Amino acid sequence: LMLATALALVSCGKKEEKQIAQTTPPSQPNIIYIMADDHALQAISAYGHPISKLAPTPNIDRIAKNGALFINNFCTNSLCGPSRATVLTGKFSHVNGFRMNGEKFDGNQPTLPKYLQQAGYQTAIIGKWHISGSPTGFDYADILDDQGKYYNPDFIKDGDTTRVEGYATDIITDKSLAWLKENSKKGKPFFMMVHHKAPHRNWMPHLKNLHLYDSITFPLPDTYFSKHEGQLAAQQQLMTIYEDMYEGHDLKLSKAEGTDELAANPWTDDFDRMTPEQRKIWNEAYRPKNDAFHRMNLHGKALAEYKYQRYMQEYMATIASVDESVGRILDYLDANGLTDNTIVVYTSDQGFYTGENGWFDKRFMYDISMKMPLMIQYPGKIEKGMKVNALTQNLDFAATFLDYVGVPVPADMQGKSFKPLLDKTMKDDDFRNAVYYHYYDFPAFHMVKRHYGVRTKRYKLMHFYDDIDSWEMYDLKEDPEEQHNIYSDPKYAALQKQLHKTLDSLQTVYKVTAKEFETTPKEKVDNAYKNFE
Ligand code: SGN
Ligand code: CA
Repeated sequence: LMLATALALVSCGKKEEKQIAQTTPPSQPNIIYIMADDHALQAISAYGHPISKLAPTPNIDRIAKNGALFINNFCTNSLCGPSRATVLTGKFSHVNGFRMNGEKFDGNQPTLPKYLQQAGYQTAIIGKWHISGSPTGFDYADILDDQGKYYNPDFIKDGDTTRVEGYATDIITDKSLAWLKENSKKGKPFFMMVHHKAPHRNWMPHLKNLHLYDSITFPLPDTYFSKHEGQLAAQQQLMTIYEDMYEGHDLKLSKAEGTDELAANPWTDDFDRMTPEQRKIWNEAYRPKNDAFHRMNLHGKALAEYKYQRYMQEYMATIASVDESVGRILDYLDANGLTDNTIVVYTSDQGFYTGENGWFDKRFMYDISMKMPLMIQYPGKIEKGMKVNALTQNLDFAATFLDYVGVPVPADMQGKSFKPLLDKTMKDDDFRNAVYYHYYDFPAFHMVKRHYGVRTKRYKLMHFYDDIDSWEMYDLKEDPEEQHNIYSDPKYAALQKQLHKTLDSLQTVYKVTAKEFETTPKEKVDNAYKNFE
């Protein structure tokens, strides 16, 4: 065990213990794992995408500047619950048992926080949990109820639910800092997961940010009006900004000029739970925007483009608060001498559409939703400003953290440590040549078909199944936006065969069985389309 704890254990007086803990830095690093919900890589300025330049994230970028930025990090299944279950277990969805939202995570299985506890760590989770049941493996858990609300959210701690007045991102940050204040100097290393609600739907900004990006015009993605030719599953999704967003709930548009009453708003609770004072400030900010919108009387493409701007202004404004939160945590570490011995990770549970293909949400194996932002700092141990191009996954997080802590990676974990990449003892290309993906949540919200596939550095092969049977293949170098399905193109026949082989072998290695390809009765699918349309 680390020296500091050993010394602290033999000491008797409390005062003495504290002194030792402060003067002898623990040899095992602390880990702060900050994960946003639905934070698109293109919305983090460290990645340099045009939209992020208009709404930069200077604090999140600090982590990339202080450490490593991952360029090709992927999730195994682009959805909240499954991603979280994979992070906790280091296993694919079909092995950890959490394949789609609504399933229950088996908290009896071994997880990263449990291994860390065994290694002498204090463990805490604050914020979104969303895999049902109570967290296991955590000494401290203060989680959002279900998806969590932006305003005055309910938190669950020790089985009790409490409504906390304020803005979710601020509250999660305050709770995290309070936990750090109380526990970071105990002479025991810690692992703290800070899980934001933001920038998840329905993108409600902080009261102070209601006008933050009003004057910004975000560049419309060139695929915004894509017809998804040759992409059957994409044609049948229900996640198009100008077709599937609720004008009230999502875009905060009012019913008519001169009223604050929201247009289509099926889940009124997000707004109804605001205090009268909050609602007043909110309405005062939105009334002029909404009245101006009605006066413009937009239709067709112009209306669709207006909706994109409204969506982006709000989505990016919720991120401004997440960025502020990261800054507060980094500042706390600096001010308390914790920076050098703390690994800080920033990521999101998956990628997210910011208008590409006309979409919001995630789920698809296309790069926008399959790629996760990832950056890690560990001063002195990870070179400042380094970029990692290897094909890494959320599957690897648990193994990597255990490796840093000095715990052997359990043989049944399917991910592998990417510490050697950060240590520069391994080259990016030697890490992995292909990643496996499998999405199951169909029929469900947004109606993205079940699919699985393989992605190599340059190519992608994917199969949509259930009520369809449709293969897609992409050359990501020639077609990074994945608009041209080259499956069955004779020019690529040899490559297609090779990708099929790689896919088959990954399914064997990862123990994918026939029961993973269940299909849904037609009637159930038809009903779901009726319900969600
Ligand atoms: C909610 C959202 C969906 C989203 C799912 C899953 N609708 O149902 O847009 O795809 O969560 O998101 S909402 O208007 O009710 O927020 S996840 O991040 O939890 O997987
Ligand atoms: Ca999510």
